[in-house]
Amino acid sequence: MGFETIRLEVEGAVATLTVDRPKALNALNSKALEELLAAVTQVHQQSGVRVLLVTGAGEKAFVAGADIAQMANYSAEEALAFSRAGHKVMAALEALPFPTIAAVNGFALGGGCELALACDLIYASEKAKFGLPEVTLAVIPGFGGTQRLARRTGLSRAKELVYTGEMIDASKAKEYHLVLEVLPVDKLLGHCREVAGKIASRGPLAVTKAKTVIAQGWDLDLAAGNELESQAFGSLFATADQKEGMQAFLEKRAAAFKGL
Ligand code: DAK
Repeated sequence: MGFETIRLEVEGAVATLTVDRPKALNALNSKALEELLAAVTQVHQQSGVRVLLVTGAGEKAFVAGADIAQMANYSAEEALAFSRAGHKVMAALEALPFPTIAAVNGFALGGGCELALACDLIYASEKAKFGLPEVTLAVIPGFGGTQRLARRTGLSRAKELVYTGEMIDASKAKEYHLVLEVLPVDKLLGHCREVAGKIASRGPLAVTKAKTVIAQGWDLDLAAGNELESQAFGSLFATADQKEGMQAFLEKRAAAFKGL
């Protein structure tokens, strides 16, 4: 499928989604949201993809936010529809049956920070900057930032970042548990691809179950979450990959998983 505002490349088991509007620092307009949703839906349906990387084109930005030029004259109804379109993209990313990795190569502000937050793992380059500056525009985050940031940083930091609209650099983002690792600019994508390759080499059904149980368990009490884990653990013993994985261990050889 041809896209105008994004690029989607699939190499082996790893798909890479690049937001590609560098002249607007990859800001998300309606077209970009529409295309992001289409691309995420496409990789969801594509067999063989086991990890999705999300990044931004150019040297400066991951995604500098929702497109302010487009939003500036929105009515309340139009803004609500735009917010819902953004939420749909983030929910589709979270619903992918395999892990997603944000490779944050520059500004990740507003909708861009929210896009990263909707990914499972976030790695950043030394040049990355994070923030939810919406209050500086007299609005609030509209693509899930008020909800997802606190789940990474804890409530106090999330409140601080949302109320002040201040930007933080990558090392502070790591200190706040928003980012896992900070890499030199030229090492970021390589590192993310290495992590993606590792994940892709593991039992795919197990990775999917792990993602599901972690996500669903987050909203449950501990006992209910543990029960979810037991059910998933049990169900994996009905798969050929479990037999292969354990047999390979006992035979001291590499496992060949088939996703069955
Ligand atoms: N939207 C549109 N264009 C943007 C943009 C953005 N978010 N960010 C940058 N650009 C454009 C600039 O206008 C400029 O375009 P030209 O003038 O060259 O045509 C070009 O990208 C380069 O930007 P700068 O010249 O400003 O570059 P600098 O290096 O000087 O500054 C910057 C980089 C990232 C610090 C600066 O561009 C900046 O502050 N950008 C805005 C960042 C921001 O505020 N992001 C949050 C956007 S608000 C909601 C729904 C959605 C949302 C909220 C509520 N509801 C329905 C409730 C979402 C909100 C957001 O994401």
